[in-house]
Amino acid sequence: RTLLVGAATTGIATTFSIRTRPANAAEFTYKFANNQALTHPMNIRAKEAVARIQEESGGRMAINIFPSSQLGADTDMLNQVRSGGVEMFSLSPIILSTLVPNASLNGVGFAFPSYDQVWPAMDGELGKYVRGEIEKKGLLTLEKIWDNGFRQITSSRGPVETPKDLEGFKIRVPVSPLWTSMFTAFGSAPASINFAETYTALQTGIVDGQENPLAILTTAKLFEVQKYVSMTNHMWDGFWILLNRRSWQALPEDLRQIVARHFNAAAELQRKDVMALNASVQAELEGKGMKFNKPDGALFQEKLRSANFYKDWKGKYGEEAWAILEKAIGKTL
Ligand code: X2X
Repeated sequence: RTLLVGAATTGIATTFSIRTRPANAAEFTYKFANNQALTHPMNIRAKEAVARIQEESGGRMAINIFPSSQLGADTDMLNQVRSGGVEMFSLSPIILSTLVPNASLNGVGFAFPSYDQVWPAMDGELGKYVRGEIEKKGLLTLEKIWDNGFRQITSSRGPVETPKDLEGFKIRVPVSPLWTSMFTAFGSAPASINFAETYTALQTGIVDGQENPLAILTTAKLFEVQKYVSMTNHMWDGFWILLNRRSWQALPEDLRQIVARHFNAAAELQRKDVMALNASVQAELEGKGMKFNKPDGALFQEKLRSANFYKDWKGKYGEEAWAILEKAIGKTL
């Protein structure tokens, strides 16, 4: 009898259990790992998609969700989805750039003015270009990117009002050269820390701040360890649903289509949820004691320009990729 790990029937596994294969077990069982809390729209919508996939496949396809970095932090999981340790893993394109350098294009500081440019770009030419780059590295990704959101800076020390306030600021950033480079350009002291360790890093004062979309401040309870929120909107970030290539190719075509269709449909719903949450959650966070301010983004962009941030990154991405980005955002950086 085969040993399976996880709870195949619920779609959500919160603890590990080892048990023998029941008579009605699925033909294919995937693990979907991600770094978000169960309450984040990513997991709410993924859970629905998983239930529909199970139903439409007549029980042949089971996907167990492992939220909150339960199976490991993002940089470990990127290795696991490459090796087949997990079959599905959602990852920020900016962190993915540690493997696929040009995947981080969407995260260039202050490139995207609003969601009006984001979705046509990510569902259009820019997304297609990046998916091609991902495939060149041996991974696959589903077509629709999920939303993380526009990122805002939080601090336990005081509000960030001008670029001066970022000088010497000890800030946690996800593991990615683009993030480190951006906050180095601001004169900050960025520390690369996986999301799995971010709450603790803030709680113990290893860093004074971090940056994330508002939705995450509530779902990951970062409001407990941060006081000030500065609405910088400094980059847009999402989550590609990465797939281990061998596992995906092992699925019969009909199951591949069922999985892709339900996850892509869930992405559309999740985008609406995150946008709504990011737009509405400020009042809740203020109720928990957080103080908001809205700095002038142009000052920050000017600082990046004078530090040659755009010039350097254009050189790294290359003319072709940079042109795709500038076309998507409708302006030159
Ligand atoms: O690590 C983060 O800050 C997060 C949750 O936003 C990402 O996955 C990039």
